[in-house]
Amino acid sequence: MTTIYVLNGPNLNLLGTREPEIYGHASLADVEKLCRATAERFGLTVEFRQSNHEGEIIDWIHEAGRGNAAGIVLNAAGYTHTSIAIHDAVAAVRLPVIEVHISNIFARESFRRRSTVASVAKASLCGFGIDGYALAITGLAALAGVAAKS
Ligand code: CA2
Repeated sequence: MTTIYVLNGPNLNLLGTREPEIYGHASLADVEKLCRATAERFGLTVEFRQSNHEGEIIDWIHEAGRGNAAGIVLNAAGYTHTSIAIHDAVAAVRLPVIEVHISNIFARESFRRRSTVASVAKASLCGFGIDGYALAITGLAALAGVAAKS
């Protein structure tokens, strides 16, 4: 079965505990369920991970690149706005990387308008809430030429 990686950056383990007006009420466990249900429709399996450590996220991007993964959905969270190292890892991996943000990063503080990931991502989605993850997986399936199961 083809695998996709869904990688989540710092503080996303706290999703659903604060700032519901920005991030909604869903927890990261809810996001994982949504990702698994969406991937299942396309016969894809999911490696779903979260880390508060930049290097661990970079290791996982490399891991995805070494295997037979169809692509990566990446919410690098706060690292999106600062990390040249994550930019370099995404640029180096020979897989489509779909950048996802729950909130609309362009409608918030000015420091969130800059993404080091966007220029090396295949596509970027933001502002759809956690549905952005399902949209990203649907997009990866289309890129991989995988149709939804009937
Ligand atoms: O909108 C997104 O998905 C973000 O990637 C989330 C990051 C933020 O730094 C980015 O600018 C946009 C923050 C994740 C932390 O999320 C929390 C949610 C609720 C409670 C605590 C943290």
